[in-house]
Amino acid sequence: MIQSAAAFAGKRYAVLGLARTGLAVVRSLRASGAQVTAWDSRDEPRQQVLAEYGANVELADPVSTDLTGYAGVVVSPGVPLNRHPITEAAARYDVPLIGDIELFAQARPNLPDHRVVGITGTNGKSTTTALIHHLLQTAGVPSEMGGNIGLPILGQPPLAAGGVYVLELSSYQIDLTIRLDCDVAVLLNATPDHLERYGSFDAYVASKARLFGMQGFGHLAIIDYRAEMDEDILRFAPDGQPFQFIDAIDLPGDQSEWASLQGPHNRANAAAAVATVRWLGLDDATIVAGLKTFNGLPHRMERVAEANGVIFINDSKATNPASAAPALAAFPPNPDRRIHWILGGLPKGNDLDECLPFFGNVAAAYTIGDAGPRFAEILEPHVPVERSEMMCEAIRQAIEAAKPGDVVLLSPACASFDQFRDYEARGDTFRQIVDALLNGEEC
Ligand code: UMA
Ligand code: ADP
Repeated sequence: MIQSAAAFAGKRYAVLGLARTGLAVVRSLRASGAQVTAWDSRDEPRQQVLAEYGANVELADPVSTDLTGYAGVVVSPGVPLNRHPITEAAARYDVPLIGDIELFAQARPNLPDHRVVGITGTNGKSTTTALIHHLLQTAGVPSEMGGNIGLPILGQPPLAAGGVYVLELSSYQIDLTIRLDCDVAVLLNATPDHLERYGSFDAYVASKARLFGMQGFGHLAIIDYRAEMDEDILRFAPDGQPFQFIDAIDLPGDQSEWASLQGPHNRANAAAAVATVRWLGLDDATIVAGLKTFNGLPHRMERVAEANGVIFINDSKATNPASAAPALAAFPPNPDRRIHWILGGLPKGNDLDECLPFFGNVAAAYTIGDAGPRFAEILEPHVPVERSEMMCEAIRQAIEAAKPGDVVLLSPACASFDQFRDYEARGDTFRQIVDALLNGEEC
């Protein structure tokens, strides 16, 4: 784990939220010699902390705690700052509201010499983070990835001198960070998402733009052309900040040889990764070798089965229409390869506008979850629609309708929380039901 007695020993912190992030924070702070008051609205994680630390960690809700003298209130990214009383409580005691990335930033001066890459954007963060990590590893550069990709950075082993920390950063995490100076900061794209937290697209973009505002002079910004032109994404960055537009980055080698990086969206992800590792000193021959051996990540255009000439693809991570669109675009109009599209869940908006240009690639749609009725209405003038409601029914109907050469694609364009724990549980369920039905079992 990453810890720092020099930064934290003898100080007192409140930690709110005790899932992946919060537990890693408690462990790192305790190992660094800090005093910790921990809390979660659920009993189960509180019991876990009690079992691990007994009386060495106080269990108390920071909202009703006297926070005088606290060095920080460390909040998990999933705690909604816009409506949670912790925001007001921390302000009342003038205690900084921070997250695990800020603690990492504060621990940095005591870590062996290293560099940090931060990746944000609405879509493509995990793919680009994993790709940069893979390219560094292929080149023999020590690296660790962490952050929104599901690996709290404080839980990762510290790197030897010369290493690179590759951080996937959600806007929630950036909001809780005060001073992370990334040697390379990447903004892949910005389309409307998480508006329930931010209230407006402008506020959401401003949150991401702060990543550049925290960079030191001379550190590289890699940005989306449209976000810079339309949203002035570098507005907080130091004057004279070196930057590169993703669209203008020339790629070494041939994209058709990168099995897990197909489609125009992955061209953009690869371009951002290539520019990052070039800046960190990798040569093109090493980069080309790494691009060819990248395996991709589960739940992103993941081929889970092939039977009777039909391919089954799990793209459960497509949680908004802008990320489902490239999945539909990956199968251009072809009478011998048409898409049976399973979509729906907890909607992020009221339309499918980003997907509309690709409706011609769809043989039939199968709608599930809360968004099902609305999506069915939008799709019915364009393609045959089954109002399947449940995943099992949708897959059964798609298998029945698919002809050899077709693709059954789960790319929901929605969050998963109406029917599943998270997008991973939704993708796992898709895989299990496909397996069961192909083996003649019920689901
Ligand atoms: N909790 C409270 N009070 C509240 C709200 C939550 O006590 O008012 C508690 C919950 O009971 C729970 C904990 O807080 O025990 C949950 O915190 P969390 O949601 O931050 O969960 P973590 O497991 O720590 O996961 C977080 C990120 N989650 C979110 O941003 C919602 C993970 O990103 C991230 O991988 C992980 O930290 C490690 O860094 C997930 C995510 O969905 C993948 N991210 C969003 C996205 O990608 O769109 C931003
Ligand atoms: P994130 O971590 O930002 O959610 P992922 O790399 O996990 O991004 O990809 C999530 C989904 O978004 C994938 O299902 C993929 O189809 C789509 N996607 C990936 N990269 C991009 C991109 N650059 N632009 C638009 N959509 C993308």
